[in-house]
Amino acid sequence: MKIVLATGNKGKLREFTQMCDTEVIAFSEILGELDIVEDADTFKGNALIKARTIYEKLESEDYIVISDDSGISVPILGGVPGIYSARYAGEGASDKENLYKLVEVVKSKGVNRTPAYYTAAIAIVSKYGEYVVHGWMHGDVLSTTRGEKGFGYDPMFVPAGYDLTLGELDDDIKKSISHRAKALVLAKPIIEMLQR
Ligand code: ITT
Repeated sequence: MKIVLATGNKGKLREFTQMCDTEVIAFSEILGELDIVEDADTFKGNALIKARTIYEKLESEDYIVISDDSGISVPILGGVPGIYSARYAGEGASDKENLYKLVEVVKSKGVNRTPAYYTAAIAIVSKYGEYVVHGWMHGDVLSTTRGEKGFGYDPMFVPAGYDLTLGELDDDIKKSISHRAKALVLAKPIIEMLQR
């Protein structure tokens, strides 16, 4: 069975492609661009909405669809942006606009650095049913950005145990510690089982 990724986010696509040993296809290659309304109130709920929508549109039992709903939470801010990470600076906001908004909000709290964590929910939908797994990465967010690597909020995020931001650290390091990588470790045996 072919694996289709239900994401339009280029950063996620790049990371999934690098971390999966088998071939993965972006849904847009088969279905073109699609706007999916993510109106659940959890990462899990939104991941399921995305994977189910793409699975139904593919209209074939030959596919395993994988989605990722993720975001960053800052406890000093009551957990925001959380599930709203992709639209923190408003509907249709770019990654840079969201990043700089969070930098400004952290700065407005009068701190240079405060704990934060990324969450990833990966949903897997196929003819055999639905599964969801999670992964987390803890660290701190800064009231500034450093580096250009990664995507999204990475230039302001310092993973626990490191001094550099994910904007400065090598992609290989992010691949070994990220919320997405940890969720994928749990997703891989499920995907292998479904492909047997
Ligand atoms: P899809 O729904 O098409 O997958 P999206 O960008 O809308 O793409 P989400 O709704 O899951 O995805 O929003 C995730 C946001 O959280 C994303 O836009 C980033 O700003 C942020 N994010 C998630 N994982 C990240 C990571 O590994 N590094 C940096 N930022 C991340």
